[in-house]
Amino acid sequence: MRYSEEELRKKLQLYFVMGSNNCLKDPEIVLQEAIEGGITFFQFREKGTHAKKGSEKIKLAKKLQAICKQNGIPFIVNDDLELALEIDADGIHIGQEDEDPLKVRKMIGDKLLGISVHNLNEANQALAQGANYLGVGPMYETTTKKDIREVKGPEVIVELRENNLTVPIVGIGGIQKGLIKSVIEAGADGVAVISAISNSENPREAVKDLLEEMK
Ligand code: 3NM
Repeated sequence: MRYSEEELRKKLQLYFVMGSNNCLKDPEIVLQEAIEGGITFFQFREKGTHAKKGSEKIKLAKKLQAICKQNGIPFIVNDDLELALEIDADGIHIGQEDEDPLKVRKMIGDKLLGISVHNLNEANQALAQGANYLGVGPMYETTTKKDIREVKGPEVIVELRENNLTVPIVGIGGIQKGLIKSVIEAGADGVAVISAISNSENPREAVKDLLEEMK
């Protein structure tokens, strides 16, 4: 792995997940402002209605990756192994319905592998399949992703920690200002958010507000 587990834990503190269709303005500007605010990790998730495809998607990925590189922010690709390899991303994030994690791990070597899980069973399986970190969700109701599982809240993270899972964890799903503390107190190392940042008129200030709550 490219980071020690402790380094990864720190880097996952405020994980911004974004695609062009999540943004109110130019995605490059949103990312730049989010970085200025202090995000610590980034995932390119170009999915859903009006998402870019083919060469347009690759072009945007490269632009966003360059911004991350200039600022020392890890750049993770959501569910697109080919793209992650083509642009030499820092890692890939996959869900339960995406590619086979064992195949992905084989192809990406020591790049980061993040897996979305929803319960203890899936978490144990993801670890056996080589996940470096877990995204656990949905923490709260969200309208950003349509096909979410039942909302069980931060309790799921408590359960994973009680079962001695020490792997780096981020909570995801519906996390907005005011809800960060409960996710961190449940045992998460950080939070992953889309709309709390991307839907803000001022992503820089939105990030600062979220980070303030982590203290
Ligand atoms: N995954 P927002 S919820 C991408 O539960 C994603 O695994 C989820 O967007 C899961 O921060 C989600 O705007 C959407 O609620 C997160």
